[in-house]
Amino acid sequence: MGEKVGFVTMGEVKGERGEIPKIGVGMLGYAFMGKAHTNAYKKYPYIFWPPAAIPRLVAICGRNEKAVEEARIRYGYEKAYRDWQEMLNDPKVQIFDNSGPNSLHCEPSVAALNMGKHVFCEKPLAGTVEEARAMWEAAQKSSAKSMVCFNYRFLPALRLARDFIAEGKLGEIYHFRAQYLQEWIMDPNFPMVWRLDKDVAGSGALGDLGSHIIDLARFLVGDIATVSALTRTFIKERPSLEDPTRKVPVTVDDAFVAVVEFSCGAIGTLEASRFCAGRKNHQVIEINGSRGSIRFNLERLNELEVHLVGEEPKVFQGFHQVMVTESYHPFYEHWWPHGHIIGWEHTFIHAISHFLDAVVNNKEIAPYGATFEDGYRCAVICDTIVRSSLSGKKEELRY
Ligand code: SOE
Repeated sequence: MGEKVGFVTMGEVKGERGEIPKIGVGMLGYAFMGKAHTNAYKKYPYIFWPPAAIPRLVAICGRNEKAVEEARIRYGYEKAYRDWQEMLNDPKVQIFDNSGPNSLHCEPSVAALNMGKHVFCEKPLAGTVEEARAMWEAAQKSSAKSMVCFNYRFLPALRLARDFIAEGKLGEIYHFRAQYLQEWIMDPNFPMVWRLDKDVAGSGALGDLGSHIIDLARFLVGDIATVSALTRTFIKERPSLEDPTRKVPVTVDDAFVAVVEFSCGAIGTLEASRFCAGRKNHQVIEINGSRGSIRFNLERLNELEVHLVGEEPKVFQGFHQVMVTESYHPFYEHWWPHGHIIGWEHTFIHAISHFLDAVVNNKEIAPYGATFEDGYRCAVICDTIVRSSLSGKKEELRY
């Protein structure tokens, strides 16, 4: 585990144990996900009290010296690095949090795992299947823990849905249908950011949004056996970031649709797009089984709509809305009295609590957390969707 980075003495506080260990975090990246993960490391210990460990913000790393120094001060990291290998060599770094762009997921994470450092890596696992496989192989060889931040697995409503399904409350699953719709790049003058560059992102809406609903399909229903899919790029060139007067080609998909067959016999539809005017972060999932259905909407994330067959038909027609905010609902005991709802940021706190508990108490990441194998299987499904879109045929999954 590297150099001990200190303890909080619990002497003055009644607790089952004398001390709570601190654990050193080295963060790669300081933009959207670096901010969301740092927010979670800082809130985790006092929300999940007593925590498995208290994260110590040892270091943050980024290429731009001015930007990473500002992030160090803003977020409260002790040191700033511009070279990720140098940061990994810091003995105080025990957890490597990879919140960098997709093209930077593989090499640093494999290096960290080979050094025995635990890795928490943003989704998608990598920009290519080959890199995702290399990360999975490194995880298998390493004694350290590794987890992919598919944070929507840690929504109370979707954890409840998974438990419902696992307990057979929906019966045999017939359908899984998911959409993940946004609108943020419909303007042709929106520049070529990294999420639109295949060399950095690997794919567009497919890997960015599609990976979430593909992972949730596997988490809630099970593995996918075949896909028949289409991808589209609606705007083919955009202003370059460096020189807005120059147009550069868009090399990723703007949207995809897929029809899938699950290994368990269920069938499904998956759709992700960044060209849906009016849709902000619109992820909706509906699952239909022999004994009932559930429906979830990320923009109303504290609620789960449920219909159970055979309930009092005079009263329970259609779906009824469950507020997933009772103390007995997943994660909610750590938060507020019922009805006082939580938000998107809290999924990262739940995910990090799961990861740190696994690291400190040597617990399994699966089934609730996404392993690097889950990340690799998701990458293969994304790759098969592209293959089907090119072949025009139904393609079987080959892991
Ligand atoms: C942008 O599409 C994005 O930030 C994704 O990258 C995240 O994974 C998703 O949670 C919200 O939208």
